[in-house]
Amino acid sequence: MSRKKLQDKANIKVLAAAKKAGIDTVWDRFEAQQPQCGFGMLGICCRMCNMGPCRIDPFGEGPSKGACGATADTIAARDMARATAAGSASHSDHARDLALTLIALGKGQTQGYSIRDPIKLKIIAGEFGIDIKDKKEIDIARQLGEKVLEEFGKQEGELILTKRAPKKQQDIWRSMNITPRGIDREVVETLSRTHEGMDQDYKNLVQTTMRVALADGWGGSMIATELSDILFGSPQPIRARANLGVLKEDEVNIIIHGHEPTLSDVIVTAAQDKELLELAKSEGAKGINVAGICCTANEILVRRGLPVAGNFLQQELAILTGAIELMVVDIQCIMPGVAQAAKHFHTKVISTSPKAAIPGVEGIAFHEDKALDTAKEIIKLAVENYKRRDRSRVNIPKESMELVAGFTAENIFYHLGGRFRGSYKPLNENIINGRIRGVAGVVGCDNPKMGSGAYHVALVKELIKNDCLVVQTGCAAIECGKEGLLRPETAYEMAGDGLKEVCKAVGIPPVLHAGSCVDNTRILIACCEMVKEGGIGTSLDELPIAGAALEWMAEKAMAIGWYFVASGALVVFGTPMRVTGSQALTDYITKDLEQTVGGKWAFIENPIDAAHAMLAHIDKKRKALKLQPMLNKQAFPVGV
Ligand code: SF4
Ligand code: MSK
Repeated sequence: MSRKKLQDKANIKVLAAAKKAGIDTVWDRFEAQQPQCGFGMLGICCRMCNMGPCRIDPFGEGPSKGACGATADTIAARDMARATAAGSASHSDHARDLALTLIALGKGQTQGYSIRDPIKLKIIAGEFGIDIKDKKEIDIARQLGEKVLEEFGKQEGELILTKRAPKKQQDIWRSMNITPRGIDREVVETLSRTHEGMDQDYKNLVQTTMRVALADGWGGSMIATELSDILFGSPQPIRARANLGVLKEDEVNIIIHGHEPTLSDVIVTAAQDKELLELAKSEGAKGINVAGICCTANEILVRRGLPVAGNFLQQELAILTGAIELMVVDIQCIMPGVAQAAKHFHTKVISTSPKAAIPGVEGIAFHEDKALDTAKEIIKLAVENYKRRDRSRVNIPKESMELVAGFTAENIFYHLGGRFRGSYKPLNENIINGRIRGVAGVVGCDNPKMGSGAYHVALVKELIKNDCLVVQTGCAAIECGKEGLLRPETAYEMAGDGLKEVCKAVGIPPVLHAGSCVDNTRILIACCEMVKEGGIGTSLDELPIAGAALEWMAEKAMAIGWYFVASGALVVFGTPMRVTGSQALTDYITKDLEQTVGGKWAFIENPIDAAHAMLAHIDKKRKALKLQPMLNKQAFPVGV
């Protein structure tokens, strides 16, 4: 599988210069990996013990079992379960750190933090059974942090936030024994069950996969979103710009990259410090420009309108513009290639998490009690590095696009209700009357194996053309932002007539940016609100919805996909998870599972085909609900 042609002009320009200078990037290294290992892609290579590695011959001519007797079904299912557990662990560990920050804030041991959404603090504290009467916010914060931490170590019972799901989902999960008990317990049990000589039944392994994923969706990730809102403020729709063109020729450019808002939020604050701005001026810069990459970008974009320099595949390219003084990274999605690219330029890379050390990169450990001081120290390093920039090598593409981001389950509620009616009613009514076909989540990473971002754009265009409201998160949202799809005008330019009419009446874009990867849980909550509003089903699996992460890359995407499937949704990946070496497992998760959990997987690379599969699924749900025919008769597949 070789890489597809790039479409983003900014990327093309920077890559051309990199090629000339002999600097490799993710696309070159991906190309050098071709052909990639077929056994690995099919999920039939096992390294679970030292009798192996073993592999199964997919053509039936060589071994059909590993040394221990494991079949393709066992091997592929174990690998899938482990990867999902890793994804779930990543999101959940991020949530754990936020809980620890909340406790530290409650104890007065932080610098630069406050409770920015006290209303949400009280709502969530109530959900966790905390008596908030006559209590100071700071004490509620500490108690909530401690209560949330219990969710990680719980051994029995059910995760508290699973109660947010419709009753039918909760009943299904209980009947299948997939209701998550404690977040850490589910991760540990999945690792234990996938040890050699343990769980060998692929269906049983799918069960643990779903439970560990649900521990993410209705546990770790959901907690991360809620605590981030409390600490850093609940997003509101906000205008910003995205793509490498947000970098400035005449300012100190700092990139924040990774996932946690904990550090990046204080960096943005510290960049406004008068002394540091003066220092920048004395170094000959007009100012300090902070821009984001990946989900850290999304976290700060939706709350503070931070410019976005790019998504996952653009992390090296930002450095290759020659205009970055400093890139500060925390956790997840930081390619080793970043440090390698930085060696060719004056760019300093600073890693701040002891959990993510990078060879050759300076580490400045970040602690909440000195957050602002640390942020200032990092910015000072950037400012002092400005004079080392080689102006003859600066190559900032001009491309950047305006966008609107920051839609949440709570504020979509408000916007869709229009100015005077804060309710999901207009959304449900417009789905019922056939103006809006349904809602699609288009999320996840960008991947050189697929469209390098372009698949998201093609998919979203096809969905909105056919009257599907699209909700996005992660790097997919950044990609569509760069292509102009997150502007309200997109409704007039590209949406089907029905969706256009609704967007016009309510004043929203047809594509809503809801935040970072952990914020996929905002989509779960919005779906729960749609069920509560009534008229379009009594459970999540009955809703006319579908999801896609065509360019998925991280194990986190598997956890996300699995918690949506286990919650009743169709989820489309562009390339399959590593399961197709087992026909039985593939059939089970792409067909049979729908009978029990209501959701299922599909693997479709072509974005237009993927859109049509999602639309057909949505139409199937519309038909089951006996909703009115679509008003837009031109839409796919006409008149359902
Ligand atoms: Fe081979 Fe079985 Fe060991 Fe896997 S667990 S490496 S299939 S012997
Ligand atoms: S950052 S997980 S590349 S979306 Fe969340 Fe982007 Fe995927 Fe990382």
